This record gives sequence, C-alpha cells and structure tokens, in this order.
Amino acid sequence: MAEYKLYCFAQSGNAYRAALMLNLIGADWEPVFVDFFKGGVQRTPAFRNEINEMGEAPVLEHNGRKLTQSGVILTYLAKRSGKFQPQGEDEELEALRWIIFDNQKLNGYLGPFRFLKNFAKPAGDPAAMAFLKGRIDGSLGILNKRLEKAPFLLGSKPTIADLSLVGYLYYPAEEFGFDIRKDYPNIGPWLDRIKALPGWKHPYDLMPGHPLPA
Ligand SMILES: N[C@@H](CCC(=O)N[C@@H](CS)C(=O)NCC(=O)O)C(=O)O
Repeated sequence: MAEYKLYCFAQSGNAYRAALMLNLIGADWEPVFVDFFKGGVQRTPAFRNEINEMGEAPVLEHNGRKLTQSGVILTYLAKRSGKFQPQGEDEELEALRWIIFDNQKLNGYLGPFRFLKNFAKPAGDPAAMAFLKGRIDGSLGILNKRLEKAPFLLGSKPTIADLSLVGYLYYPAEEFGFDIRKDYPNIGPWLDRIKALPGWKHPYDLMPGHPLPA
C-alpha cells in the first residue's frame, strides 16, 4: 500500500496542486478516484462523514490523518519533505498570502469558469461568465506583473506558492476559450519552468478520470 493516498480526479485543478507536489517530491502515493461527475460522490453523507465534512476533493490520507484544502496539504508536504518550502517567517507568510489570493481570486474563479463552460448542464449564464472572466483577468494581470520581478513567485526558487497558483493553468486553452499564455507573456515561461521540474506531469496524466465517458 502506498504511503500517501490522494482523493482526486483529473479535471480538478484544486486536486492537481496536491498531486503535482506529491510527484515532484518523489512521494510514494496513489490516487483514490473521486467520481465527481457521476453522481457527485463528494456530496454524499458518507463522504462528508468519513472523508471530508467540506464535501471537496482533494483529500490527502497519511498515517491515519485526513488533510483537506490544497493549501494545507501543500504546507504539510513541504514541511515533511523539506522541498518547495518557504524559508523563514517572511517567506512563509508571503507564500500563504499568495495561496489565499489564488484560492479566492485566481483559480478560485478560473475553476468554476471552466466548469460552467465545459461540464455544467446547462452551461453557465453569460452574465455570470462575463463576471468571472473580469475577475480572472484582474487576477492573471496581478500574477503576470509579479512574475516580471523573478522567475518564481518568491524569488529564484519554486515553492508551494507556485504549485498552488498553477492549479488550472495547464489545462488546454480551448477549455477556457482564451489563451492565458498569449494574453499574459510572463505566465507561459513560468509555467514552462515548473513543467521542466523532474516529476512534472500534466493533470490529465497524473490523476484518474480523463477523458470523461461520452
Ligand atoms: N479551496 C479548496 C477547493 C476545493 C474544491 O473546490 N474542490 C472541488 C473539486 S475541483 C470540489 O470538490 N467541489 C465540491 C462540489 O462542488 O460539490 C482547495 O484548494 O482544496
């Protein structure tokens, strides 16, 4: 049995953050498929009672613990492995600041936007989509500007802040209807720098459930 189990599915950029971290630190891990699209297992009382009261993926199971919220999982894995760890209090707070910004305003909007465009039936209301797109553009602009300063969010080395922010950014441009790399010139090279790290995999190759059954 693997040391770590990650409840996840291929279409989840939230879960990708944790899956990518596990792979990049070379952890012994296995995915547990969350069948989000067929029946929404994460909303069942059993899942909420036994796995995550918040009804969400990802969930990391390790040594009898169940950890949820990708930011918490990233922090835990960084502490245990010593990899991608912010150094000292200032960096720790700075990483947390970007992780919270990401969860609320970047991937926190991009995930629902992509869901409403590709998977929801009926698809998202145009006014809601326009609202989300405006928020996404604002946040991608902030990330793009930050990346003018240094190769990674906190400077010369990648940390858990970067691994949070990449959440949904490797999914194909067609799934968004706009091309982030084209519109934000500092984001593409940063994504390529993370992609070059040993152990990197695309979310569709790292987690189960892609492609969705017809
Ligand atoms: N902030 C959370 C977000 C987790 C989240 O929203 N996960 C989605 C899947 S991508 C989910 O399970 N949603 C539950 C639902 O919509 O029922 C994290 O970073 O872990």
